[in-house]
Amino acid sequence: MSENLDFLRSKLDEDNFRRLAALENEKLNEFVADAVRLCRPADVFVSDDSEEAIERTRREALAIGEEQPLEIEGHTVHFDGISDQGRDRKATRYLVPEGESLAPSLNQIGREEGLAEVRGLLEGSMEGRTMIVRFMTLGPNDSIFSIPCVECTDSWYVSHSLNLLYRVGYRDFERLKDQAEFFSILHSAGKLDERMASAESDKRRIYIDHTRDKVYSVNTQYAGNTVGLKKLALRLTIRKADREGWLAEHMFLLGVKGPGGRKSYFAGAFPSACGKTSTAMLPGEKILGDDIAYFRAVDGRCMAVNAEAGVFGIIQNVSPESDPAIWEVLSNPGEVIFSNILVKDGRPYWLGMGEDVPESGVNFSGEWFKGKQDAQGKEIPPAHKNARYAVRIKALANSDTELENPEGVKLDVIIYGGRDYYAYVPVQQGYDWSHGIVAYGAALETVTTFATVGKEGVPEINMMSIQDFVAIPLGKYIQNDLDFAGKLKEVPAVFGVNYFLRGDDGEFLNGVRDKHVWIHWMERRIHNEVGALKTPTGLIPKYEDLKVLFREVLDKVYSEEDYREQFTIRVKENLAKMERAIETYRKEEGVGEEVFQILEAQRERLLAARKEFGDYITPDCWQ
Ligand code: SPV
Ligand code: MN
Repeated sequence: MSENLDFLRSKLDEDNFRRLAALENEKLNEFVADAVRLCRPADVFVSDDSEEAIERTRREALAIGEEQPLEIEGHTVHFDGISDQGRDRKATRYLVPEGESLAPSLNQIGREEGLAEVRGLLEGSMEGRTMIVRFMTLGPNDSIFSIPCVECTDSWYVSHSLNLLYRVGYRDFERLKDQAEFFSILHSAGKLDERMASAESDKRRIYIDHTRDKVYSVNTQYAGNTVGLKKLALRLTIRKADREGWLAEHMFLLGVKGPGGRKSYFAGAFPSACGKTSTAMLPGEKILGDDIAYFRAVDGRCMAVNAEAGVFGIIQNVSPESDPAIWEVLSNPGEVIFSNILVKDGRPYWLGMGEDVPESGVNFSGEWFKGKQDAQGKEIPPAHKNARYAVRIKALANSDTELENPEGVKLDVIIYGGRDYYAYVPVQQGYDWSHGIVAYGAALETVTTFATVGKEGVPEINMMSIQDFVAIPLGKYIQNDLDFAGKLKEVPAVFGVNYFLRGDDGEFLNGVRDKHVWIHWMERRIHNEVGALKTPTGLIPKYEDLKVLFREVLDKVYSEEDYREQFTIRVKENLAKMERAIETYRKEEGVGEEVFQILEAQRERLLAARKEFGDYITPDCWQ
């Protein structure tokens, strides 16, 4: 028996040892033994995904106080610490071995130095607590897309979130034995305060040991920093996909229903808090995923799966009108974890729910009352803007039937959208794959939001909305997407959307439900049922088609005046956008010439159009 196994036998009770040893995977034993040696938990629970094991996680999260029950059966609430309310870009770093280099825009630290730091923080961090060992799978089980993962954590809330958001994977490890090429995640919430929240978030570290397919996370509980299969594993997946010739994307997957009962699959990339989840949940359509998608070329077709099986969604502005599908789940019995909302008499409240929020209750700051201030004298809102819910996709009445299909679904459309107040029109189609990928994906611009810790409202390029997670040079990432079309016989159409265009008065030009019309315009477009006008930035809809669709989809009158304002090409703003994108990519290493050619060509088209029509070009000019 190996030294690791010997050690584990001395630390684990008989049942837990048996469950781990049955997987006959020495690399796995090494990972778990190292975690036990380093974090020194009081005991270890190895989950084999049995009903009893799944139930234990639910029970312990409540018993230990990481979650509290709410009035509706199956609903619980979890609070993260007051300064642990989002992904932390600064504290998230790649561990770079000597002699290796990563893209300059990625936050990094020397591997030796970083390991010493994060392992120092993890030392003894689980004393007196249970270490939970979870086996999970990214992508559907038993599929060419599946990636086995193991997470060791001392948080029952994290373990509970895994239950809701991913597929269990003990059986996959059992089948694969030492052939399992897995990702590993070691997480400790660190010291806890009396509310069971991480007490030392100033010492929060999320370090990605990408050369070992491993992630360390400590002194944090916020799910985006701790539920390792989400954004931590995504960084590892992007590298794996790069090595193996497929794509890992920060995208939703949606089945859109068209005339005659046909269904087309859309994938969409939006930065956090830019309408991605609400697009994925549009009423009447079929949700397949809301955050992470994998694409593979199979027999010349682009096949896509959801890496996840649940939704960790932003709850702000979820109301019965804006998001009826999720509202239904959030107001009926079933398994839901709310986080960082306001609780009063067992009921959850959040910002923008379309109901008055009470003036007191319990929130992420503890007992809360209207006017309460934080240590800096800033008023604490009733619920955090980044308050969330975690649910299984299957809980949604409109979940797609193909979620667990190991082959995935054939993708027809890719959409990119950012929070762009000034430039791009609400919807436009790329001339072809490369134009769409570069002009809408690589040039995707947005302002920072509350989903990451730090200042809000700062405009920045967020390449394909995946910039926070890329672990390869940005130029390589774009090139992989560009090259992918070469493996396909049927290439998906690429569109750009912008839900956030503002008028001169600073007000948004579109209502929150208008996106549903854009989706149907795209669906008709790929079936050649609507035309388009060619502009310097892409192919835009014709008024008469939108008028019909607004009536059909939203039962709304769409005025020609609104159309003209929304679909005016703003040359000045668009030129500035292209220039910012070009400047950004000039600073990166290894960005292909094709990227610059496409951006420059768009600039040239805009300049030529300005000569002919001026700075603001209404759609009638393109007839
Ligand atoms: C996002 O911020 O993009 C999310 C939530 O999907 S998380 O990454 O988990 O913070
Ligand atoms: Mn996301």
